[in-house]
Amino acid sequence: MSNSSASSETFTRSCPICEACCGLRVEVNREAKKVLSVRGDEDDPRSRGYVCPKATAVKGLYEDPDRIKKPLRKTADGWEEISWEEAYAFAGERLKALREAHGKDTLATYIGNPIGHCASGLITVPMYIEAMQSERLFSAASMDQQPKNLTSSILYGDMWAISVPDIQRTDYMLSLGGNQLVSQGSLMSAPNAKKQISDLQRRGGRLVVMDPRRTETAEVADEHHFIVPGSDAFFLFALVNVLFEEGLTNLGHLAPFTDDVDRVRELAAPFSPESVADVTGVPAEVIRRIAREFAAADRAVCYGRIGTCIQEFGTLASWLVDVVNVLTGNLDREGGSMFTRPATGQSEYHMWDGAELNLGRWKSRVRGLPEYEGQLPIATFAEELEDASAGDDRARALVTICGNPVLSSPNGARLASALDELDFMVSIDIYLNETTRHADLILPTTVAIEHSNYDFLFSGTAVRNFARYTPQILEPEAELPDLGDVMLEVAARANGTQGSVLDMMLFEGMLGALVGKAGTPCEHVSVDDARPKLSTEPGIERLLDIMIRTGPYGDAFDDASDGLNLAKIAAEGHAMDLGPLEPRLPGIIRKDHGRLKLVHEIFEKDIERLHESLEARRAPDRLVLIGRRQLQNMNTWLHNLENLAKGKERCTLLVNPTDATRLGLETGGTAKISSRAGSVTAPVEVSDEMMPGVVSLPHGYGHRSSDTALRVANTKQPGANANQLLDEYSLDVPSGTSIANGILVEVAGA
Ligand SMILES: Nc1nc2c(c(=O)[nH]1)N[C@H]1C(S)=C(S)[C@@H](COP(=O)(O)OP(=O)(O)OC[C@H]3O[C@@H](n4cnc5c(=O)[nH]c(N)nc54)[C@H](O)[C@@H]3O)O[C@H]1N2
Ligand SMILES: Nc1nc2c(c(=O)[nH]1)N[C@H]1C(S)=C(S)[C@@H](COP(=O)(O)OP(=O)(O)OC[C@H]3O[C@@H](n4cnc5c(=O)[nH]c(N)nc54)[C@H](O)[C@@H]3O)O[C@H]1N2
Ligand code: SF4
Ligand SMILES: [Mo]
Repeated sequence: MSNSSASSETFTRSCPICEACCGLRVEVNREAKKVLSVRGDEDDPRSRGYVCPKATAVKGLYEDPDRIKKPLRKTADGWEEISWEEAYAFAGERLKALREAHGKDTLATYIGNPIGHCASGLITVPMYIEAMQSERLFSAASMDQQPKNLTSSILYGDMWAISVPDIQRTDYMLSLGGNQLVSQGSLMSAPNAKKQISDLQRRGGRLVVMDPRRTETAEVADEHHFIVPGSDAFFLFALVNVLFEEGLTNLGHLAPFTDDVDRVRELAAPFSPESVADVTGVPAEVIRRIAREFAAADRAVCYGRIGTCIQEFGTLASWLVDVVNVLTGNLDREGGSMFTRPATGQSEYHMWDGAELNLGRWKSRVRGLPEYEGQLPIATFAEELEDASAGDDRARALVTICGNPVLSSPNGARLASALDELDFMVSIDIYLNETTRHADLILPTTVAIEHSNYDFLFSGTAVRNFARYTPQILEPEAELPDLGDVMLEVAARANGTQGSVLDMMLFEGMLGALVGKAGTPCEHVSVDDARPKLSTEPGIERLLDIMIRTGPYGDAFDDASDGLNLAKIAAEGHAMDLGPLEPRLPGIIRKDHGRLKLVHEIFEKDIERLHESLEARRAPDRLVLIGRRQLQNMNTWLHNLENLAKGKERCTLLVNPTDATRLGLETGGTAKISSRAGSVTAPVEVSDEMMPGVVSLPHGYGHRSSDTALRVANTKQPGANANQLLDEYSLDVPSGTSIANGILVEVAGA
């Protein structure tokens, strides 16, 4: 949507930086290829004009003089710009040759977070993986939501069947390990978290926050309780214990298809509030009261996010969040925890043919850790590349796709030297940063304003159903391709073919899979009827159109229908509201004949580990580290934008006053933080927002390499790499997720 005056035109689009997907109004001069301003779009039904400071990154990234726009090849004399054809030929030759010499698993891939915000990248992933054929796939997932994916795989047979808080209709929200005011909500896309919370409170509802730090969200909550990092499973088990002990369970509409309730009661029996008060730091009477109030609320929702995932018992905590919702009848109920229904159909039952638990079909070579949904834990990344650990069987080539694992994953120093052992590394990225500096070849891609987009992933986790297409606003520099195009071309060349061939396979494959499929509205449509109604242009638009037309709100290729297609969504110019969340159970359970089996041996086994951890948790003077997100950051990569990097140093260690006194630290001083994995230094900020015994250092910093091209980040916000403190051997065992929150540290003045 555009309106113009003189040389300026205004377009609306969705913000691609975080999960909220706020609506933006972007004013540009197309002729001069300049972004004049970026503001909130008041007409967007979701965000209503709200934006956070990171929205300006849409302009900042486009203009950043450090952004890479041409393929770069590493030479003895530094980086050299080469043509796209040379670059693809080089990548293809090297990948192909290494695979031929050392087998398919010698090609490793790492996929990072920004792909989640880019439809062309996301839609291309399955084809890319198929073409690469390697068992060595890594991503940020095992440093993020993987425990939740695993519990959803087990409970519902779909790793993405993750219910989200119906925050707009609930009366009581119990939030563990999320800081919505800063992150804008994760696995709960809901712009303007502050307003979502104040609306809840205005309706008479309550927000209760469990967090080892009195966060920005805790400040506006009705109640905040410190909780010892990594102890959420104890706390949640204690809630379950009280629900049973006091007769407060009421499964309601879930009862007819839910099993194992008695087993849950047995498993929760040892965890009375009194028995977990010391290890959780939450007084028994508070736990009891929360259980009673949660059960008494008309509509309540328990929600857990990153603090409950990248911790010692991420899987159990993620599972128990669902258990609490089930036992109180709040799963899949208005005002409870509900399943979003995106227009692109990825959450429709018919999309999927089976529901096996894809876990352990192969193992990592060095440590023998199981794959999950085709990925190996990020904790095994470095060792799978090293000669010293994997020997001849190591991965010799690596493709990184918008990720910066040297800063984002555990023991970045080890990973950095492992990257230097590779025979070939190609990075699909827009910056020469701590990870991509190890590459032999960097392939840049368009940034948001230069490509069209669709909120594919996050319309699947929104607190109200929506659909949104974003058009391209400015033409990119000559030949600069979109992320999906580069991924396809690299994968194609590794197989001696062309990206256009894979694009056609993707299109034909999707047509064949979705059109005419039994049990869908497209059951009686033939591929030949559908084809003429679709664009002949390669790229994501026609793929999205197939998904939408065959999806739950689709027109099923019937021109007379008032159902959706991509053109209708695009014509909306803003997010298209598709209404409040609606109940979807038991329909979306893809296993156990639609029965919700609450208990699985994976959970039972891990409960033993939970019991065993008690003793260590009771050790006196335990000091543990947690992370911290900040409004102006996005993981490792927005520090190079002047307006987001300005201001005082942000990578500080927060320490509670009692600990500071004990450790001899004061605000403005420097602390040395050491763990089993390594040590870093950071400026100290003494603050009672920290729970005693817990210190906090944000992740994503550590911009200290002289051979990167991050002029602003390296000077304005270099910070320390918190992940140098994380070791690659501490895991949430069932999901293989790395532990970032609650690791033991020692802190001393430096
Ligand atoms: N200690 C600790 N560590 C953590 C976390 C934590 O809470 N604590 N959180 C974890 C989580 S949740 C996540 S998601 C991971 C993130 O881990 P990563 O995904 O590895 O890290 P990012 O900083 O998101 O990496 C972004 C990369 O993508 C590039 N990029 C950005 N935009 C584009 C684009 O449009 N195109 C291309 N081609 N490249 C682009 C950037 O230059 C950068 O290299 O970090 C994890 N690490
Ligand atoms: N501004 C900004 N927004 C972001 C990002 C960013 O880097 N910056 N990253 C995006 C990404 S990739 C993600 S995954 C999401 C994450 O979204 P959130 O999960 O909402 O993000 P965090 O702010 O890391 O919140 C985690 C909270 O868990 C707390 N915590 C730590 N350990 C524990 C524990 O053991 N138990 C409990 N109960 N709490 C604990 C921390 O103190 C913190 O307040 O945010 C996204 N949004
Ligand atoms: S909250 Fe997220 S989506 Fe909204 S403007 Fe900020 S970064 Fe963009
Ligand atoms: Mo994340």
